[in-house]
Amino acid sequence: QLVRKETLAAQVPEKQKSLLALKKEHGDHVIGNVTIDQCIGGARSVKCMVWETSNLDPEEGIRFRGLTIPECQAVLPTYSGVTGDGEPMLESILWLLLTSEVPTKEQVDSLTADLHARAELPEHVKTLVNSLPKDMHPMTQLIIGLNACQTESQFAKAYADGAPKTDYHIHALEDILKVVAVLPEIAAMIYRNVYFDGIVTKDTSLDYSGNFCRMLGYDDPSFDELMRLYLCIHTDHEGGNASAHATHLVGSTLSDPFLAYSGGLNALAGPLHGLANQEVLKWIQDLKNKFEAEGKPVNADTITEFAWETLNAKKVIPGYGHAVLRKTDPRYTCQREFALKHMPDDELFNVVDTIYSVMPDILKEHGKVANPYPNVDSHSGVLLWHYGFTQFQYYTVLFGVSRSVGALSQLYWDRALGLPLERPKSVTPEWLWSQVKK
Ligand code: FAM
Repeated sequence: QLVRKETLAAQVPEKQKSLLALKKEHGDHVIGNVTIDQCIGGARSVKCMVWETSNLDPEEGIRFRGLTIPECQAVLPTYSGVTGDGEPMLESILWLLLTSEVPTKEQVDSLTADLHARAELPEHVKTLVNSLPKDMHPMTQLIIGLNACQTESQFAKAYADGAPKTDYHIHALEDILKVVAVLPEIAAMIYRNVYFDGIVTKDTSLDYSGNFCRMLGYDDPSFDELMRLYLCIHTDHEGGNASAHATHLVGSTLSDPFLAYSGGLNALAGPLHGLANQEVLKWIQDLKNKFEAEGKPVNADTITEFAWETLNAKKVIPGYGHAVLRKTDPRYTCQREFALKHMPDDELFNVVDTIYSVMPDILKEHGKVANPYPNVDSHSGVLLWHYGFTQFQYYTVLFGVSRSVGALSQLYWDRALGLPLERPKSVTPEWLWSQVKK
């Protein structure tokens, strides 16, 4: 309740006024050109979207409302209550992204209670998710489960009842908090159905991440801490990545947050985006199996051999490269620090570390990749694996639970600021040719 009343509502009028002034006084100010290469090449770095919850600098990495990951770890409330001791809670970063303010532990605890109170899943969703085939990809199951929750949309009801545009963000917030609240149980149902006995056991005496771990079937405070780190660092990565952008685009038609984020999840399910975290583990398993069969050790030399085999087969090295970053992803670095602290001798961690020692030079030699450094997916699966979470076909679902926080925090502001339908202009190849044949 605090998120809505005392904090957010107070901010909206000021930010509406500011954006209106920018549009009115400087609307025709040019901020960039678009080349044919960008038009054909996926609009890389074309500036044509407002996103306030985070910003991604190619050299520095992500800032969440201006804070780097280490700065978030230093100031955001942790489960222990001692800031800086342990990983920030998911609720802490949800508060930060929504309000741009660093919350107190009391405010975060109120948000934990609010999310637990909203987490009730409609019976038809439980029946539907439990009916899905076990060999259906977990991401497909998650998307079906979330779409089926759309019956709960207060935004859709309010729109149908003729709500004024100036209230859209109020109704959207109810749906946004509901989506964030229900995703862990849908995700846990899928995990328990596919890999275990289908039983989901809640523990709402814990925070969002701790309860999520219990529902998944894990009862290890160290794994709870990993889940807090994992969920926080996957929340937001500015607006141009496919899952954030899809959510923004679908939401811009006034589809409600359930439908908008389902769109985002469909994008996240792609191997070049969120599915890469499962592809990294598959690549490492294939590598280990190959060299074990040949009686060779997994080391810098065999990893190098396997990397060139992948590249020469015209396949990508999963977990490396990025459309914006031109340095090692800080989301990789903070995971590496977690591993050094909690699992320095873990076998897979040492494989990932060895890959990191050889891969950038291999990719530089290969000569095509703009960013030869690791991204978030290069490290995430190895940490999960250490705690026995070895079902890597499921990993992107965890990414999907987390990304709802960033994509939907911005969706609140899209509606609050009255951002319109997104509609870039497409052009034909003939038109492009006509621009250069003078
Ligand atoms: N291995 C092999 N080739 C790669 C590569 C990689 N890791 N990354 C890029 N390339 C290729 C790319 O396919 C392209 O080749 P073509 O000209 O033949 O099409 C060339 O290098 C130039 O691409 P780029 O400009 O460096 O990258 P893009 O901006 O087009 O794409 C990624 C960025 C992330 C899609 C790309 O780096 C990639 O495919 N990485 C592997 C998959 C992955 O790890 N994705 C997860 C990204 C993560 F941030 C996330 O969203 N979760």
